[in-house]
Amino acid sequence: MTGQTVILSVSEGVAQVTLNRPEKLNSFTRIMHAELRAALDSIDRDSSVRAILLTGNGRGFCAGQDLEDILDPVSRAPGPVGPTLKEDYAPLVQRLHDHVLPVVCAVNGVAAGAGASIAFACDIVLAARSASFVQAFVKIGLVPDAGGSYFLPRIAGTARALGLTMLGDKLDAETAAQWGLIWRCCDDQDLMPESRNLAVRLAGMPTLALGLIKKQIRGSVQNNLVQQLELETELQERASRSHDHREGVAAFLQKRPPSFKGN
Ligand code: LHQ
Repeated sequence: MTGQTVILSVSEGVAQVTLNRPEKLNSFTRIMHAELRAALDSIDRDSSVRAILLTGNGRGFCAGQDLEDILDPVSRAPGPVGPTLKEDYAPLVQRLHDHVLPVVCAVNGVAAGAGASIAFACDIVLAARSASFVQAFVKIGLVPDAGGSYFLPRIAGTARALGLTMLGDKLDAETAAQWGLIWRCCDDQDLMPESRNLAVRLAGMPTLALGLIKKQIRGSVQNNLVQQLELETELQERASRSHDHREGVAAFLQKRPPSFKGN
């Protein structure tokens, strides 16, 4: 399925979603949001998909909101932001964050404003060495959104979150990896092959367990030890009833590679 602003291709169990407004660094219009929703709907209907790979076309990953698209057609002043935040960004961030499938993000270039927030909502983020992350909001008199103020303090710590969001300076991919904001930074030419290999590898893993691991790790940020021990017990009981658990144990004992089905 290929829209104008979002390209979806499925192979080897991986759905690759490519943001496709390269001339505007893949910044979000309401049309791009609608096409991205349609791509994610299509992925949800396709039982062959067991991992998602999100990336951008051209030299940018995503420059956040398209600042032309928020202008009032008559006054040419920025219009209200509430509708797109509630109807587009919040559901998108929630959907990527909570998806039952692993979501790999290949940050191929600059990720600015909500573009950075969307990358941080994904599970495993790789970035090209030439890519960067910019909390651009303050430069246009705004505050972080699309979950940026939720993710940044949790993954970077308060000191770095405040420095990044208050100053709005570019953070290069290498430093982002050193600070633990992303999984790893790789040479530009290696980004897509590495990200794809990772997504294909995840697609062959026990999908149900991967979804439960996400729930566990995400849950631990909010939970105390008692709550987390309860959550672990509940999720482990579910994982232990799966085909892939039985297969994993059998393969180990028979000294052969496992063949996971994802359930
Ligand atoms: C753009 C954009 C862009 C339009 C580059 N829009 N054209 C949510 C809901 C509602 C309201 C508001 O906010 C939000 C959340 C947000 O995301 S707020 C933050 C919005 N994003 C920004 O403020 C980032 C604006 N862009 C930049 O600061 C720079 O473009 C960065 C640092 C990303 C990249 O700089 P350069 O590599 O020097 O590229 P460039 O600036 O030359 O951009 C290339 C083209 O892309 C250029 O178009 P042109 O026709 O002149 O070639 C830019 O105008 C266009 N572009 N970002 N967000």
